[in-house]
Amino acid sequence: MSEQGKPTVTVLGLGRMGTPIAAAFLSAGYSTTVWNRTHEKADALVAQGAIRAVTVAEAVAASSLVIVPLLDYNAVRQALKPATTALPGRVLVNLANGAPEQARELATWAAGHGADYLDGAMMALPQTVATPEAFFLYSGSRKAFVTYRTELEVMAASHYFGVDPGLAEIHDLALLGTGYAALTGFLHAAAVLDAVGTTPAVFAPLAARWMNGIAQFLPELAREAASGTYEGGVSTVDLNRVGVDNLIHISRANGIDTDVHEPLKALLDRRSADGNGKDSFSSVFELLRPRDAPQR
Ligand code: FVH
Repeated sequence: MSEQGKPTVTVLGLGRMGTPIAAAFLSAGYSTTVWNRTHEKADALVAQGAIRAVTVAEAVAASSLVIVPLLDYNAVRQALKPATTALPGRVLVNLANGAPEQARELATWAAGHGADYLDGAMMALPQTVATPEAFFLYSGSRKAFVTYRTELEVMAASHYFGVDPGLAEIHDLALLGTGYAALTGFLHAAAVLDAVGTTPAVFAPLAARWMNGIAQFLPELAREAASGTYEGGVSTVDLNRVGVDNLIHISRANGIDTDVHEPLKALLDRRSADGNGKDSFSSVFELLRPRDAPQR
């Protein structure tokens, strides 16, 4: 505990995400110990009042709460290896991106060294850390989440999914997948328009407006996908097949790669060939579910 009654906090890793995270704890009045493999990256934070740890073991020993925004799980394992004797009694919050099984393995490893483990995923950009735009996902030790909720909220709004440490990562990957599809769609469209003289900068606000509108469509898609009932939707498979065909046509006509939309066209074609062309667009969900999913 620091003098103000707040727990002390350690941040291991001062990359693009770790640096604003450590700065947020400093701004919120926490005694913050920092460590980074490349030591110079700590200089600016130390000038702002952070405590520099020379070794990772020293950094882990300094605080009950150890936040780990490193590159990936291999980096986390490598970094923590020389610090195992300092781990007992610590809460490790691993924020690196990874697969669910990596989170479960790391939780077991941490428990074997006497540390409580919370897996986290950062739905944020470096510049949105500690702003209302950011939200972080957590799973693993419920006790750790409840005990340190106030501290976790310093970085971003917190969502807890349950004790299985893999749950935060699978939700993270699902959200990343949603974003990647949308952003790749934007980049493809920007290439099409650039070819006809509308620059990406001019196109961006229009695309943002459209994306906001599309976001309002998600609850309807979710309702249909959850119920398996796709009749009566306003946007059918056949209607969207025409749209996607046209998009592929203008891409080819302008020398633009069609790789982004060919997979979607294939899915829509399959739905239509199966006699489901009048179903809602959301019925593509039926092709994406595991083949052994229960029939509905
Ligand atoms: N940047 C982003 O836009 C996204 C936003 C959403 C979340 N992701 C994930 O956040 C994790 C950290 O990403 P980052 O952007 O902070 O990454 P870097 O700026 O490249 O910093 C990486 C830090 O990891 C250290 N590091 C790498 N390998 C090792 C190792 N073997 N041992 C110890 N430390 C290691 C690196 O140290 P150094 O290169 O400065 O010495 C940085 O501190 C990540 O999972 C994203 O997917 C980011």
